[in-house]
Amino acid sequence: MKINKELIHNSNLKEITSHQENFDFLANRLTKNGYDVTSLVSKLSEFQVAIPSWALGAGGTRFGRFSYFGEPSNLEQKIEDIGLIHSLTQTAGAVSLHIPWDVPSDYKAIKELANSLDINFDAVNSNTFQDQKNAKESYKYGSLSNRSEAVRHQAIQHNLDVINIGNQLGSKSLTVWLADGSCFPGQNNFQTAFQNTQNSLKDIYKGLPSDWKMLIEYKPYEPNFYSTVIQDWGTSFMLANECGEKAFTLVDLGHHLPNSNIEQIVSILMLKGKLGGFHFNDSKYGDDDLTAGSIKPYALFLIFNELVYGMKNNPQNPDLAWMIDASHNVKDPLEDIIQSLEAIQEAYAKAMLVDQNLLKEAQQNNDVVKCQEILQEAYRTDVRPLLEKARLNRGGALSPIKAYRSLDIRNHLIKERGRNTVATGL
Ligand SMILES: [Mn+2]
Repeated sequence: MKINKELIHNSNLKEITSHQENFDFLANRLTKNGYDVTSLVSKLSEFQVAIPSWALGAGGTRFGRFSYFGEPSNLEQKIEDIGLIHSLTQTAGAVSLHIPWDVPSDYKAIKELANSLDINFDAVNSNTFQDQKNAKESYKYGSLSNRSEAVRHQAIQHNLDVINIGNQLGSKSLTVWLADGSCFPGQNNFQTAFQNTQNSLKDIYKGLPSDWKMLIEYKPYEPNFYSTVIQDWGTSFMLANECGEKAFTLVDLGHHLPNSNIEQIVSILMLKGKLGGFHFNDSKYGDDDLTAGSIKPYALFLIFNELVYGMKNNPQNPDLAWMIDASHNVKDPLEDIIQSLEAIQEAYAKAMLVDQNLLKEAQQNNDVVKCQEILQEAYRTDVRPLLEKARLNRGGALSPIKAYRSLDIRNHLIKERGRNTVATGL
């Protein structure tokens, strides 16, 4: 299914007048306060977030999975779903492939399809946390960190294969997330596991094309519950440094212990030029993979405040690879992703409203109250008219969720694909 611009345009007609009133009101206020509204809107338009190929179907837990029906059953349909999200939001102009779940069978056709929907190929993700059918070696006791050289070799080769697949599609980075670790004290030698991982990553790094990046993701626990080899940003940072200048740390919001100060982690990694990628989601307890901004929107804003600061002041840090990494257990996956994109754009817009010069001055004067006022003034501003304008300028929907529902997209997908299709993924 494809939505043409005319359908979206028609769905905007009812709301266009009130949007224009709200936008003019906000734009006047911001302009009076010295903001360049046109530039704010164009920055929002340019901000694109990759959608992982596994996130278009219903997610689940080990207790169960409840389908939303009409799920994409192959890579083509997954890219079509991202195309639907992108036509409404104009913010999802990239797909992040997970291999081996989504190996293209016809590269040329997949590239043409993505191109026709204005979708790029962002980071490719390897998977050494599951055993594949007919695999010679098992990852039960680890992959890149495994005691067995044969297992490590298989995992390294898989990552090199993923690079090769990404290269044919135009990707420029590889994301490595390892489930490696141990469930019980004494099970692993921490130092051996770390050293094996480091050496394996270096072998993968050797196979990285010169214009590629390697993004090393960390996570404190799960699926292993006693120790994880790459448990935190410091471990990832050490490994990235050891690999070389094309290796970076990737921050996934859900991959922190409760109350971690993620904005501080982001800030220091950018100072060191080592923040390469970012995965959005939200959580209450652990790696809950909930909709971005649904639980702690102020934390998301504070993180974006550091990202915006870093993007402006840290030329030593590369452009970031942005991706939504959430799981949709009780919502329609497409609606859930649309909500995440809205929350991400909102936090980004608010962060751009933080008056950095004023904040610096207040910090200089140790005016703690003023510092908080400056941040919260930006946070309390309703920036949604800016987001609407950014979408409207590119032919997107004023209210993507409303348009998705009024166009009855899920039912169209169910008619097209049936009720029993299952998307590959977790
Ligand atoms: Mn992630």
